[in-house]
Amino acid sequence: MKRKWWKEAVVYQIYPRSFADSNGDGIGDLQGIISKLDYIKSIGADVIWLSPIYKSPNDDCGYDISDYRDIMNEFGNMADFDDLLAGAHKRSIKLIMDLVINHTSDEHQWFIESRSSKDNEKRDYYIWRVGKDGKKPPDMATSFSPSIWELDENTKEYYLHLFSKKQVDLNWKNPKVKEEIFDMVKWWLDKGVDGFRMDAFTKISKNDRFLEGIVSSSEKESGILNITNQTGVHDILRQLNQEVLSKYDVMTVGEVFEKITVEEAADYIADQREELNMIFNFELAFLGMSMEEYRKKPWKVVDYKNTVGKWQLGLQGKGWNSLFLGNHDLPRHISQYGNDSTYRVESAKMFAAMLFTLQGTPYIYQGEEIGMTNVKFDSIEDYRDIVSHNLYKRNLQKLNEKEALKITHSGSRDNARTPMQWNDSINAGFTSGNPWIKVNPNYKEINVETAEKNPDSILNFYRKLIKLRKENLVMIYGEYIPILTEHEKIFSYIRRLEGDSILVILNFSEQNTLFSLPDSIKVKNEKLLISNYNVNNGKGLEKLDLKPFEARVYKI
Ligand code: TEU
Ligand code: CA
Repeated sequence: MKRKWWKEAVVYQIYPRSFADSNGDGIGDLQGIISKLDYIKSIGADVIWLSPIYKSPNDDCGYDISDYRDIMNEFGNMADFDDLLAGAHKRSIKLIMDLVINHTSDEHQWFIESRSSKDNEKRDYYIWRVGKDGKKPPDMATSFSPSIWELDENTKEYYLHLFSKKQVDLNWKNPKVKEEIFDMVKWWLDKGVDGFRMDAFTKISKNDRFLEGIVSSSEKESGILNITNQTGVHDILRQLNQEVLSKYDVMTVGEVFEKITVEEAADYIADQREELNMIFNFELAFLGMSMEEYRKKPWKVVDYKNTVGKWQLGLQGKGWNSLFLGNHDLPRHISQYGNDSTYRVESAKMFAAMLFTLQGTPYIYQGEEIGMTNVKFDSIEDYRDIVSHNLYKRNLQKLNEKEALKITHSGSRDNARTPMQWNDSINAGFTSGNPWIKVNPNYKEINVETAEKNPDSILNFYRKLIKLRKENLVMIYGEYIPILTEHEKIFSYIRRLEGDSILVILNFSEQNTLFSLPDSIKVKNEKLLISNYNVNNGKGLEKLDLKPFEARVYKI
């Protein structure tokens, strides 16, 4: 397997609005991030992924960009950005940007011009349509909006928006759009950024038959899936790679929110395709939650293991995985799949042991390294996320307020967006002002300062795991070999690289569970590399009595 820096890196995702506020206006900002660079470095992260910091009216927290070459007012200005980039590079941290190019804000200059008249030269930068008899073209509801078309009163045509009506889809069939975006990407690369996380990129090329309403009923049922993953996406990515990205030493990771097969994924990331380095696939994230409704659903440990295994084995030798437990669109992983009360620390460490011992590039989402959990706000008014509000409204058609709020509690994207918990002072040390979204009340116990003081904290466990990963190439490049695949509580696998092997044992349950090595595997001199409990080494691996959420990693 070819060695690459981005395969060996650990990425730390920052959601700038909720990370650190430097000036007391209640909103995280670039100077706040700069003040925490040493902390990020201390975890062992090599790359920062910044969620969008561009100019934006904030309909969707910065994922609605009104100027790609400027910084959101609340976050600072371009000089602050230059300081941040220099500060990161000084510490040998690379910085990747979020690239939101499926849509722009309706307040982007291009759209202001586009909507001004039907013959404006920027009219075709976006997708304008009228259905039969002047009505709406074929429509559907999304979690962002009851419709994907919005009528523009001025020109009496509808524009397409797959997200909110303030996030207008660009028309990638127009070569000028492509040229403008490629130029912009080049502009940031020339500034020195180290790559991109590509937002919702599978939606950039639309299915014309869908747009014209010529779809069969089975196609109609697959809804948004039918609009996306069109071959045009590959053409655009390849061109972007060949003409722009390949001229720099950068990394790319594309977000594929909808269902995708391993084969389709490989088509985006296999070396010879010259498209992307990695994709995020959400199959694991949506095992225990419905993607459409953001609502919890039952899941099984065996399915969790099989899902991980499917991607580990499926991409082995074909492409490189990205590994993540959470991000700004998902509830906190330990609240969803672990235990965020009695076994919060144990389960957070167990999932970390998995994250850093699989093949792929691990991504940490801010706060995960201290075991931050979901939040339960008393009122829907306390939620800020546009999707959470839409789904709540939709749920109210069938449920009462209490039931609807319960779904918000478990599934809301705001679970991940509450302010980073730095210490036990007011507002968790995030801001001296009034935070834009409430702090999780558990900050007195769960915060960075407390974690720093405790050698056994989740934070220090992350540090140890990352150090181990850097010292043992087998953890990065080793072949993945699952064992005990039918076991209902234990997730276990071997990683092997030339003469080196490690054995990972994870007890996914809240009960003590017996582990015994399958007969086919003989281990002589095992050495415990790390565990989330105090265990005595040297007793052999034939029978282990694992405690709740116990994780052990052995060199074998
Ligand atoms: O996410 C893409 C996406 O499809 C999800 O946002 C999903 O649709 C949504 O969470 C609820 O169903 C990216 C960003 O990560 C997300 O934060 C943005 O809201 C979205 O794109 C639009 O830019
Ligand atoms: Ca601020």
